[in-house]
Amino acid sequence: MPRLVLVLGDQLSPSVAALKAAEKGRDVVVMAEVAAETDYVRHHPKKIALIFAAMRKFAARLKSDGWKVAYTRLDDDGNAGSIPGELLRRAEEHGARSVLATRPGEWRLIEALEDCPLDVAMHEDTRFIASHAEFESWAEGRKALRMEYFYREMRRKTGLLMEGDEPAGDKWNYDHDNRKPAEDDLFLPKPLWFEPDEEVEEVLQLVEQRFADNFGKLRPFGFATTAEQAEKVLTHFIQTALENFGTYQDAMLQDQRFLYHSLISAYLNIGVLDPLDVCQRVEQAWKDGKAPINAAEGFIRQILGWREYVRGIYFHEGPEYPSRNALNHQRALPPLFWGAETKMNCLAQAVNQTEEEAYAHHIQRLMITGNFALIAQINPSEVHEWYLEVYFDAFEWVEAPNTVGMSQFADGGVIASKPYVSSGNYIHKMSDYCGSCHYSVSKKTGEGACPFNLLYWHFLDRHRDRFENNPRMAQMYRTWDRMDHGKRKTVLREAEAFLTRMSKGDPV
Ligand code: FAD
Ligand code: DLZ
Ligand code: SF4
Repeated sequence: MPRLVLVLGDQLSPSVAALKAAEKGRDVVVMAEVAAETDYVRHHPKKIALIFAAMRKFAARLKSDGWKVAYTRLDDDGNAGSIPGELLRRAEEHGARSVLATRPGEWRLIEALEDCPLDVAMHEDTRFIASHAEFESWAEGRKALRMEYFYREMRRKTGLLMEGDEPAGDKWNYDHDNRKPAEDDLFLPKPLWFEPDEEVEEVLQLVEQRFADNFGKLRPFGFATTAEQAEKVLTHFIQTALENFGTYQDAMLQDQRFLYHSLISAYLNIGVLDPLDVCQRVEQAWKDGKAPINAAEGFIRQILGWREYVRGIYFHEGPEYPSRNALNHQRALPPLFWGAETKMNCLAQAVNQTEEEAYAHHIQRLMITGNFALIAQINPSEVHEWYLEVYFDAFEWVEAPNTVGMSQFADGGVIASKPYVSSGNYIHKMSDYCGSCHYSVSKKTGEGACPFNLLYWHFLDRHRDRFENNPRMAQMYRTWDRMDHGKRKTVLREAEAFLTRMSKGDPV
């Protein structure tokens, strides 16, 4: 009797656990484009197109490798509309009763598979460097689960950038060298672009018809949709951008959306690139003298450290993690996040870029949109849903810890030891956004004062009880306390007025 082998849209690796456990001649691979997955949030059209195109090409590859594949397109007659529904339909068609699955990256889908009346064997997803068991044993008994210590364990485990038991160059972390703002006359590499072939074009037309109302521009579409193309993106990054990745990692430039970033997150997350392989390629570039240590270490830390760590946290903390709201923020997400007019140039740039590219780099996500949502005290569930919808790489296991934890401090400090908040100063230092803004970054109060300057203090003041004894925030409170009493009152009053205008829907 054949078994069904479930391959989800973010499990597109030939070595994925369910395929490894299956027998080619006997079992039937099930892949399905279904409404339950396209509609649980209103994904950016580019993200849906990327996933469908990559799924179709991966199915074709499996077939040419000799697998039997039952592939359902979104507009096929009889599409059951959900993953369990499709499994039941295929089970009847092929006379199967059991399913080999790889554990999904989202509690919602894990629960749906657990409730499926077929006999579903869920195999651990082995495409990560740390297994769940390893993360749990690292986490056990620790008071604080800080990324930096987990990352060192991963360096030791893999031997990446290690010289014996010591870190290469004698330092674990080169972040200190990685905070330079970018000047716009730097040589900036262009990301690789793939003209849609016939198959991709067919997907684009389907997405155009079905998801026309979702936020985001579908065209032009130039993402990689196969492992071979993703590999080219990685090689291109290593050859043209890695060298400067560390130095300008936190920089933002209005007319340069990608700077020295790799744009490989979505390819890692859907499985067409392998994280350990990527880290080894980058380590090799450093060994070959093609990239300095601050770049190689900075880059490897993002994947070996942050990416593995946030996955560990997502599963460690459990299914209710995405709905946490430790700071009790209740304000609705304002329309400017959906492209409505705003006079804040930094936000306008970040949102516009997100709409067009389904991409923004880490500091734009953390210190522009995330920072604003936090200091404007927006409900973190709404912020979470926004990030899950709008980015090409957004899957809950990686998005929720970054948004709910790192960016919104809604987990009460599981991930971050202090909230990532800043006034306009930081944005001014790291970007060229302020020069063409309606507001003045140097104005703290009064007509035209930068809203980040007002909301930053307003946030700190509101959460004084929680944060004033945090040693990493003591300096901020001292600065606030030294401010003239009358000025503090003005800041708080103007911040309130700004938030009221924003909530009323006035363009701010
Ligand atoms: P690069 O800057 O070139 O970094 C290299 C790789 O490191 C990335 O491709 C990614 O795989 C990994 N990486 C870097 N930072 C992180 C991180 N904090 N967590 C996990 N992996 C990381 N990343 C996602 O993959 N999916 C998400 O849904 C997502 N949501 C985010 C939401 C918020 C609020 C924030 C602050 C960050 C989020 N990130 C997310 C992390 C990070 O912003 C993206 O991974 C990165 O911007 C992707 O672009 P890149 O490939 O050019 O990355
Ligand atoms: C994100 C996504 C979308 C938009 N569509 C599909 C789909 O039609 N079929 C599928 O198998 N997977 C899809 N995915 C990816 C899943 O939502 C993803 O596997 C879960 O969120 C777990 O990470
Ligand atoms: Fe953003 Fe303030 Fe700078 Fe305007 S002045 S771009 S609102 S930080």
